[in-house]
Amino acid sequence: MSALPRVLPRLLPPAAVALLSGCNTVVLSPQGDVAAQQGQLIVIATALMLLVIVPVIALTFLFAWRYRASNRKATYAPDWDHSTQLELVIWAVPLLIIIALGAVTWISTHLLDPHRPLERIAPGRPVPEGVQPLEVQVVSLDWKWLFVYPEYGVASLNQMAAPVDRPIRFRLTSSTTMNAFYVPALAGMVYTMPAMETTLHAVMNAPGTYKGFSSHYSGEGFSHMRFDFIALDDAGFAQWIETARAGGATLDRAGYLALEAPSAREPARLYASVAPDLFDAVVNRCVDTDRLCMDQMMAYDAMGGLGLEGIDVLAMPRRGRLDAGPFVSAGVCTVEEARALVPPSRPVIAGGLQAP
Ligand SMILES: [Cu+2]
Repeated sequence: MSALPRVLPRLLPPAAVALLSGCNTVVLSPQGDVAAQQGQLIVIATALMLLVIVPVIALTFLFAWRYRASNRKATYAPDWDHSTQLELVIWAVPLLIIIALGAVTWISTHLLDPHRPLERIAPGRPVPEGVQPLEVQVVSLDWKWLFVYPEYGVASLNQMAAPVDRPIRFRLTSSTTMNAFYVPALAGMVYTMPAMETTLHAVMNAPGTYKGFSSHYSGEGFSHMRFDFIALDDAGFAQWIETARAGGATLDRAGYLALEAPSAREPARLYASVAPDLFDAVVNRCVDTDRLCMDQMMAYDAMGGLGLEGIDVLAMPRRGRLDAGPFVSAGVCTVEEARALVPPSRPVIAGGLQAP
């Protein structure tokens, strides 16, 4: 007899430790209220489905054992083919489960819609009167995460902080390829896409440092696209903002364009100031002021283009130079504004596209 069957039981405990230590149950016991509700949904849905799966598997083994060929005491009924009671059970139980699953899914899909502002910060704790969500603008770059805090005028790379129990409103986009923003302890993952903006509302209920990462493959440096989500009390968060301000680093448009170049394993860093409207420029793909912003392009398109006169509006004498200001001769965000431009004889002013 081989030694393997005897050794196997002794190998099992260390194997279990090795396998289970990788099992972090953060998804089922997270510190953020939104993730907690999503975790409960997973448990409820799984339990509802197990109501069918467990009896079916148990009965399969029971039937195989009880009606084996050698068991002469079991009823032998080869011509049996119908039972109304059985049919009722077989149809009614799954139907009830699907109705329950459908109701639970419908309600929670709307309650946990990432676009929906939070109504509570924890079970039985509604958002306090007058508390505004903290806005955090997230940009996924190749291969790092940029966080902008418009309320404080600071930004951070590969690290974000947030006060405990204050709702956070994320606005997310991507510089190039698609990524998925995921802090398992906070909320479910949300995609970031270039030229598009997605939203996520969430709240963290306990201080600590949590893992955040991209859960969607995005290229070579993807596996190092990680950041710390630091949840702090109000004083700690104010301190974090002060630390960022004291650092003195600035993130202007040129700095952002340099940051956009692919790189991996970037150390976390803080910025004391950020170019105004940087996030909107990223979404509209015009951080480089030599490029036409997408919202402006759409405004032109909406009125069927500017015709021959429009060529002057779109003239680009300064390609490649950031300090030369926008090449679009005015802020054009609406059809009326675009119409007013023809003939384009107005002075050059930077509207939605502020020159650095
Ligand atoms: Cu996908």
